[in-house]
Amino acid sequence: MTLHGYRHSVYARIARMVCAEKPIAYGWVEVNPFAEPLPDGFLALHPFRRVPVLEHDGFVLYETVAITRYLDDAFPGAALQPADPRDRARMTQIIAIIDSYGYWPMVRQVFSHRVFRSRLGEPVDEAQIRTGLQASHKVLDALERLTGPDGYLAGSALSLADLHVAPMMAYFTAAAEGQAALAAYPQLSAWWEAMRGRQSLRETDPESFTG
Ligand SMILES: N[C@@H](CCC(=O)N[C@@H](CS)C(=O)NCC(=O)O)C(=O)O
Repeated sequence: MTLHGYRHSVYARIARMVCAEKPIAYGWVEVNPFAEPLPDGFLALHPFRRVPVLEHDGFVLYETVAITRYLDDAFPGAALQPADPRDRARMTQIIAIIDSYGYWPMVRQVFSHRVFRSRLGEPVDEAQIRTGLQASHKVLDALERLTGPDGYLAGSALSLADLHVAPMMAYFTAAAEGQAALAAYPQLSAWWEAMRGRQSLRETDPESFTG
């Protein structure tokens, strides 16, 4: 099994976390989707020019939620999708919330501008950070209400929902404003405290990941 991804990508990290939790061994092809030119043939793998892409014995798959479900369904190891229909629906709902409403403000506005761009010496747009933070509160509030009594986002055990949100929360809280925003949500803060201690999160840290 091979993953094509960019080491700084939250979406590629979600797939890498699932591999770490199952566990599944994989090969890695580094592709920076923001750089020109893309590697030859990459658009045939992903016409929307994003990462990650999975290749498994000739089967090519893009879209992270499809990849993580495939990894969970097709490989042995820890089961990462709840059996109960309501918990499973909750898992799907949380993944949809973070993809639809969380990724852009939390990662591309707050993290990218406050942390990534300043690290690269690129211009930081404070207005992007402000609007990103504003939009993030609604997402944090929704996740706070949905966090289960056992400290997981869906059901009573680790699921694809936790693994989908964690890399985005890691980036969001790398910005001081993100960390301060999360502190207002006690259930979600406790969830994040537990998640950030997991081996799968630590071993997929973009800063130390070499592929
Ligand atoms: N819907 C896609 C989103 C993947 C995505 O946006 N990946 C980012 C990196 S974290 C990317 O490739 N961005 C390139 C771009 O926006 O041009 C998925 O779930 O896999």
